[in-house]
Amino acid sequence: MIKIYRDHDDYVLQNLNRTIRVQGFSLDALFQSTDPVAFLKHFLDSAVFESLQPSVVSGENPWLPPIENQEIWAAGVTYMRSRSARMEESEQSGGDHFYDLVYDAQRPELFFKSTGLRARGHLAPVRIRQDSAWNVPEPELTLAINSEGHIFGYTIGNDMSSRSIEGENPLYLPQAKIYRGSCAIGPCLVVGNTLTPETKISITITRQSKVEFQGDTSVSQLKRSFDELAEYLFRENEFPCGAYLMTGTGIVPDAGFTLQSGDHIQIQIAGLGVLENEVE
Ligand code: DO4
Ligand code: MG
Repeated sequence: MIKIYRDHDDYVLQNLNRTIRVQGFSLDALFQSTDPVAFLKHFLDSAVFESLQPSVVSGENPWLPPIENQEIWAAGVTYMRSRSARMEESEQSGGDHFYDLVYDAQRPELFFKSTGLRARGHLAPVRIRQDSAWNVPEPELTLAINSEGHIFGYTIGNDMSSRSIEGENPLYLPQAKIYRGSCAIGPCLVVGNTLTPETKISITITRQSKVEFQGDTSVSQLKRSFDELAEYLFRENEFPCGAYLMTGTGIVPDAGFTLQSGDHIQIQIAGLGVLENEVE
C-alpha cells in the first residue's frame, strides 16, 4: 500500500518502510497508466528522493488535495439513509418521489462535483453558501479511477451540500452541490489497499470544542458496487486524466442540524486516514 500526499513542494510518498519526498512525480501520469500499481513500483525504483520522518504525515500538516487534471464526480442516493433524508427534505416541493425512484433504478445518479482547482485539501477551509439556510457535510468514500475506467485507489471526500436549495427543487442540485469551497478530498490518495464491506466511515462535527454531531456507517451499507458506479461514469464519456468518484453519503444528520461557520469537520475512513476541514 502506498499513500500519496501533495503539498506546495511536490509529492510525499509513504509505504510501510519509508516516507519520502520525490521529484518528478505526476498524478496525471499515474491516472493515465494502465497499471498504476506497477507504475508506482517502477517510479519508486528509480526515484530521486529525500527521506523524511514518518511524523510529517501525522495529520497536523495541511495537504493540498491529491489531484491534478482529474475531474471529481459524485454518486447520489446510494445509501438508504441518503434516500430517506432527501425524501424528507423534498417532500413539500413534491420532489421526494425522484429519490425513491433513483435508489431502486438500474442507472445510478451521477453528477459533476468539482475540478482540481476548486477542490480543497486536508486542513483547508470549506464553505457553506451565504444564500443557503440548511447545510451539511457529506462524508464519502472516493474512488480513484484511471483513464481506462479501472479503480486503483481511494481517498476521503466531503461533498458539502445545501439541503435547503436541493430540497426546494431537485433541479437546483448543481447550485446545492457546486460552489466555492464545496468540495474537499484527502488527506492522501491510497493505492494498493483493499477495502472490505466492514470498512467504517465516520464523521465528527465539533463546535466550540463540543461534539455537535457524530455518525458512522460502513461500506456494506452502500447499495451499489464500486465497479458498477465506475462503469456508469465512464459509459459514453472519456476522462483522459482519469477521475475521482465520490460514492455517496450514508450519514446525514437529523433535520435540526445545520453547519455553522467555525465548525470543525473530521471524516475518518479506516485505512485512508482522516480528512479535517473547518467551515470558513
Ligand atoms: O440526490 C442528490 C445528491 C445525493 C448525494 O449527494 C448523496 O447521496 O451523497
Ligand atoms: Mg453526496
